[in-house]
Amino acid sequence: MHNRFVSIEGIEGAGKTTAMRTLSKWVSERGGAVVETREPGGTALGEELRAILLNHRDEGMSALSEVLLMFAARAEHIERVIQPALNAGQWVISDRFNDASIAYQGAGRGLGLERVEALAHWLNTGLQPDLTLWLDVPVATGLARAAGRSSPDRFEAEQSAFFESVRSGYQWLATRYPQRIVRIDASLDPAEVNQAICAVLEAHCVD
Ligand code: Z5A
Repeated sequence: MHNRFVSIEGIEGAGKTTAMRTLSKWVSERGGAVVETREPGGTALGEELRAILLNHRDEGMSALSEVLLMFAARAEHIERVIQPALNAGQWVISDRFNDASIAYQGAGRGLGLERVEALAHWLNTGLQPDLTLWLDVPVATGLARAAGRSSPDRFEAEQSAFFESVRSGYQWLATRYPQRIVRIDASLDPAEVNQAICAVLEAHCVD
């Protein structure tokens, strides 16, 4: 079984953290070495950019600044973490990648899906995950799961309409890339979601 680059996507509260554990365990049990990482973040500079992106700012942040900072963090992430790990034969499982920028900034912030996708193509020189798990939940379900959090960050403070746009962005991506992006019904209970994830891995990642 050769190594692969897998990303996990979805709106707030979709269950990406739990999915990461399931994926890692599945790979480790089959003898693969796994690098677990996240975006924005994954490197020292990326984590600093994450803090800038997530913290509230009195003057706000323009959508263009937001998308460019996301891609700045991603450039570090690819060069310092993702590509070296893939070259070393390790699996990389990333909590979010390009699709998050297309869905959140392209759809959610209204910059345009194809415009942000073009930026991703230009900046990432073709690097795409081998497999993307889109954990899809109705917005009300995701927000209800995340509701208990104290002091919501700049994204968590957004309203339902924003997350509806983001979700429609993921739907657009899933329709466009049916070979790479697999939709998981993440509104099911955790055991069923885990089972669905393992079934996708068996189907896509066993040589
Ligand atoms: N962002 C962006 O705009 N553009 C970009 O390019 C990138 C990111 C890369 C930070 O990302 C923000 O950055 C993010 C998008 C933006 N903001 N938002 N929204 P993040 O991924 O770090 O943050 P997040 O989406 O807020 O993560 P999250 O809310 O922690 O989501 P999650 O990891 O999917 O949720 P979870 O912690 O696994 O689960 C939430 C709760 O639900 C928890 O109590 C679980 O126990 C529970 N749960 C999980 N699964 C289930 C099921 N199946 N049933 C019932 N309860 C469940």
